[in-house]
This record gives sequence, C-alpha cells and structure tokens, in this order.
Amino acid sequence: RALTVLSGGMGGAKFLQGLLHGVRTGALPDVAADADVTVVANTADDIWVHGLKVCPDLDTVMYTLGDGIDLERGWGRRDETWSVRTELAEYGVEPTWFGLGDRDVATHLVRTQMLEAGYPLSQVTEALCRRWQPGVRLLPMTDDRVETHIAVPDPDSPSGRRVVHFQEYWVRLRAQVPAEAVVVVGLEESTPGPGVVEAITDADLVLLPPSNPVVSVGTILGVPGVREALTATRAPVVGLSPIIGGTHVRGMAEQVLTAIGVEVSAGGVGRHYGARSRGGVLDGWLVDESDADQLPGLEEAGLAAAAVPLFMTDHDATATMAAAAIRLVR
Ligand code: GDP
Ligand code: FO1
Ligand code: CA
Repeated sequence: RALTVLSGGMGGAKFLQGLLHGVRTGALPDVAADADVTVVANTADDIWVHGLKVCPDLDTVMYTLGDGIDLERGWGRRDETWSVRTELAEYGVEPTWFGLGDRDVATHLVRTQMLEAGYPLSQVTEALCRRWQPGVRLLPMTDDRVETHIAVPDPDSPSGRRVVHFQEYWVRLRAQVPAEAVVVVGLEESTPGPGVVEAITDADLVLLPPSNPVVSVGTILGVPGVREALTATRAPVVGLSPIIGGTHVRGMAEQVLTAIGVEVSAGGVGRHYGARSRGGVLDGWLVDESDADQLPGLEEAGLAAAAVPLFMTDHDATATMAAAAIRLVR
C-alpha cells in the first residue's frame, strides 16, 4: 500500500516517526510492513538568510526521520555548535534572531549551491535525502518560491499594521502579538512539485497529520492543483487534530487560526478542512478523547469522526492514533 502524508515540521515529523513505527511493526490495519510512505512537505516557512536558502519543514522531517535532529529543540542538528552564528553576530549582521548551527549551515550551503546551479528544490531535497535516508520519499509541495508572511499590529504605520516573514513572527516575536492576516507570497502562482499530484491521486491512503492547519497544511492545500488532487483521489483522506482542549499542543496554531477566522477547536479545524462529500478535503477526522463533545458537530458536517488519545507521547502512542485514523475511513 502507498501512504501519502501532507506535513509541516515538528508535529508532522513526530507523527511520521510513529506512522513508520506502525508500518514496520504491522500495527496499522491493512498496511503491509513494506508499504511506501510519501511526504508532501510545506515549503512556505522557507527563508533566505545570509544568502542561504533555509527550508525548516523539509529539514525537520529529513533530520528527524534521518536521526540527525536535535530532540530537545525540535529543529536543527543534534550535537550542534554555533561558531558561524556567533561570528555573524560579532559582525552585527542581521538577522541575529534566527540561529543557524554550524552543521545546519552545511545543509544550506549544499542546497543553495544546487539551487544556484539550476537544480529545482525537489532534486536538491532528493540529493540531501541520499545522505539522510529518512525512509520516506520527501517531496517539497512546490519547487516555486512561496513564503508565509504575517500582518501584525504596528501603531507607527499609517495602516496600523506591518507584515513580517513567518520566521520573524514565530522566532523573533514568539507569536506574542496578534496575527491579523496570513499572506502566503507566491502561493497563487505556484504549481505542485514533481510527483505531488500523483502521490495524492495514486495513494491508497492520504493522511493529514496534526500539523498546523494554516501555515503547514493550509499552505500545501493552497498550492493550485493540490485540492483538486485530494478531491479526485480514490484514497480515503483522514486527518488528526492539532488542537486539543481548544488550543494547540505547542507552537502558534491558535494565533494563525484566529487570523483566518477559524474557531480554535478540534471540531472547528475539522470543519475548516471540510468533508470531501461537501467540497472539502477530508473523509474522516480524529479528535482527542477530551474533545468528544466535538463529535456531533463533525458528524453534522458530513465527517466520520472519533475521539481517541491524541498526544504523541511515544512512537507506540502515535502508531495507535494512526491505526485509529485508518480504521475510521477504511
Ligand atoms: P511546525 O511546522 O514545526 O510548526 O510543525 P507542524 O506544523 O507539523 O506541527 C505543529 C502542530 O503540531 C502544532 O499546531 C501542535 O498543536 C501540533 N502538535 C504537537 N504535538 C502534538 C501532539 O502530541 N498531538 C497533537 N494532536 N498535536 C500536536
Ligand atoms: N526556531 C527558533 O525558535 N529559533 C531559531 O533560531 C530557529 C532557527 C532555525 C534554523 C533552521 C531551521 O530549519 C529552523 C529553525 N527554527 C528556529 C525553527 C523554525 O522556526 C521552525 O522549525 C518552523 O519554521 C516552525 O514551523
Ligand atoms: Ca513549519
């Protein structure tokens, strides 16, 4: 069987670890131990810093599944050193708020060199994965440049707001100011990367992990052609809520859901994605057991829904929720 997962960074990567564990241990119903897993990853977090192209979500998935991630930070490399970052700060070169580890810089140098030589991001990613062997086919959602920006309040500007790159909103501002709008530059003009549409239409199952519904999954869905592929695929499409008890487990999903006017609840996100039978992208939606009160609203919206433990505390717990997702739609 072929599984396809639409993923952001940390949440998606953690889900993928459990999913792969479930595949390998035969814990997933109707999924053979040699099933192929394809990941379509968000690239709208990408940022050019110090002349280097940094792809946080691609790298977080690649490092996590390739066992090079720093588990405590959740991003960047294990056993990292920060000489380059320190030297850049000594030169007073901005942005000093976005830290590039020395080992991580090598990844960005390889990527930037290949991009400048004319290789598309998909081929760059394939080359980097030859080293990291993540155990999945890792596809950028698009080879085109797409960047999420966030409008924040700014009393000093005539419009009362200013727009910052998503990384500045998250890393420098710590998402401590309201997100008034989410602007994904280049999204309308982008096209799905090589293999993306087929990964969705030819899959036996498509999973939406508990990634950020706006700036991780939302951006993938926003690439023209992706929604159509989800509508057309014969595979069931099932998702897991990143919102538990009315807020995110970590990160800034609450802020960006509010920015786009979506209710910050497990049911609200499920309804936001919508039932495929009603023009949306989902057949099924899993919520945490503490959100069982959301189930009637989801069923009314045409979605198969269930409430199960949804904290990814370890690989077995994650594999169990992945199995529950499959059971919901098979
Ligand atoms: P990012 O790109 O690094 O922000 O990572 P993702 O977008 O892939 O995932 C971030 C989302 O993961 C956040 O909205 C969190 O609420 C969600 N998340 C993190 N840990 C868990 C968990 O254990 N269970 C669930 N259900 N969601 C989680
Ligand atoms: N997150 C931080 O909180 N501080 C950083 O300095 C930082 C640097 C960084 C460098 C490379 C990279 O791939 C990720 C990095 N991140 C950092 C995490 C990044 O903001 C997140 O992984 C995602 O973009 C959130 O979705
Ligand atoms: Ca991300």
